[in-house]
Amino acid sequence: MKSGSTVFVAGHKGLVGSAIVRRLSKDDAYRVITADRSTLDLTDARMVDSYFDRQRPEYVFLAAAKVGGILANDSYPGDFIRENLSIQISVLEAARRNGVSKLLFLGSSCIYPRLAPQPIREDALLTGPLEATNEAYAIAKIAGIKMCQGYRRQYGCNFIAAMPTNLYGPGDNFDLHSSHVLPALIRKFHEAKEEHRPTVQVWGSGKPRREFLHVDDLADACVHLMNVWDDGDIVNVGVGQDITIAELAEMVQDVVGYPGKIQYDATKPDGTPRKLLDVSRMASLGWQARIPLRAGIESTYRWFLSGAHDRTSAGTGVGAQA
Ligand code: GFB
Repeated sequence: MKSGSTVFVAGHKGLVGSAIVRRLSKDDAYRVITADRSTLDLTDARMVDSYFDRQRPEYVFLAAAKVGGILANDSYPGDFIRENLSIQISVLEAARRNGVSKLLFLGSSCIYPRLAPQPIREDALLTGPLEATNEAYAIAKIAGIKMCQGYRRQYGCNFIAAMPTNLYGPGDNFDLHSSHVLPALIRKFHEAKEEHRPTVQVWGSGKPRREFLHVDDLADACVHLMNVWDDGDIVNVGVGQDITIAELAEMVQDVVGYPGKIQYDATKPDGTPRKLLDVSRMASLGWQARIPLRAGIESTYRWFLSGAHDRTSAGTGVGAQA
């Protein structure tokens, strides 16, 4: 990205967008622009086009999305597919029409087949059936990838796409109905400790394996890709290691200092058994994750304790990508 250029971060109030803004602000080299939901509805193609026409961004990070954990995805598939497709069509088309130099689209590791060989390589895309609990979200994200690739081939747009693994960090959504597992566990163990409750419920069997990437690492990876990657092939962004949900629960319990017991709630879904990303493409581009999981959980817990989560709008709304 050229120094002094105008960079639009779509979804700047969400987990990913806010981390990208933090990362870009460190360099002090860019004119970073953002727009609140009250002034710019990203699902409204005309509004978005006129915003691009007025602001003339040269680089765009598309971090706006409707996101949520396993239960939210499973309960509201219609909202997840509609809102994500609408945002993607509005922003990608506005970027094309207004001659944006480069755009980075954020996908998700759930785009890969449910039973893809592990660790999952980028070429596993569209080789098998998807995980049912997040199929609608995954289809929307796959459509976004195909739109970036199609616009590159047909119109010569320099649109690239990164596929992050499960994310966490400051700016996360801690609402127990719509959040992902890591913030949910922080909240559950914290509240159980405060209220001296004897047990904490962890959904599913505890056996699924997940990989967790701190969002500040992801933001750094996105800026790196903006600077070095000019290809239509998607790029995985992860840490290269995963753990079981049971191991995660014990780690969070330890960080929070909760003395009680864990109970597994078999009425809740496990989701995909494993989704560990193959990160060799990213490594070959000279990037790797730096924040160890335990240190990341500790700092996220401190952020939660500061009460900042009550003041952010991260969640299942448009504008928060995780
Ligand atoms: O993070 P999570 O909601 O999403 O759940 P996915 C991961 C695992 O943690 C599942 C278990 O096996 C859950 O059953 N889990 C245990 C919990 N306790 C809890 C809890 O209190 N809350 C939650 N939320 N989970 C999502 C997709 O899948 O991952 C999205 O639905 C997206 O589309 C996202 O791709 C990254 O990893 O299963």
